[in-house]
Amino acid sequence: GHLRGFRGCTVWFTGFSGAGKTSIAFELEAYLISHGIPAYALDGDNLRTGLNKDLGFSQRDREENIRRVAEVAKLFADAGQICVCSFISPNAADRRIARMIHKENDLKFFEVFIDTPLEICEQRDTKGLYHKARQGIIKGFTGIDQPYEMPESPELVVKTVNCTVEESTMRVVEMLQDNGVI
Ligand code: GGZ
Repeated sequence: GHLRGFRGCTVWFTGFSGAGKTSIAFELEAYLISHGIPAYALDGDNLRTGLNKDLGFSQRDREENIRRVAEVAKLFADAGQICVCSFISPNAADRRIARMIHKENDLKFFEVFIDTPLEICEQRDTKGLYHKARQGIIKGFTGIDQPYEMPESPELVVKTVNCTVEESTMRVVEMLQDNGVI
């Protein structure tokens, strides 16, 4: 934090609903903590139920969701944590703002595209949300009737098809090692 020296960073996962962001994030958090590295995962479950409970899924609300998450992540990173964020964050402009919030504070920011094709996410449909979106019960669902802008130059692309959660997590660990973070 204010003493500088030991600093955290933010690992930002982006991808479709059901891509595996949260599973990989929690596996990564567990890996880091078991190796004595302070880490904390943020996702819709701990942000949208509290700080961001006034926000829905309109473009405007998603933008504000991502902005607030990025500000919180910056504070965790500044406090020396590896902050692992899992949000669809479908808009490139919003991800750019999240990156900027970190850069302005000299904090490392790693954008990681959890690259699971929409067709696969929809096939898995672990929460039945895609089915509801197709039926029109949920409106404005990412990939169905709202866009997802693919990252153009993420620090890492993790393909999850034919990979275990552990294997995908290790790709992220290797990226952190290659960058001298851990
Ligand atoms: C996308 C939605 C929507 C709509 C509810 N569009 O698989 P999940 O359930 O657990 O993850 C999705 C989560 C997305 O929240 P984020 O905060 O990551 O979104 S964003 O970054 O765009 O602000 C999904 C559920 O919320 N969900 N309605 N319309 N996902």
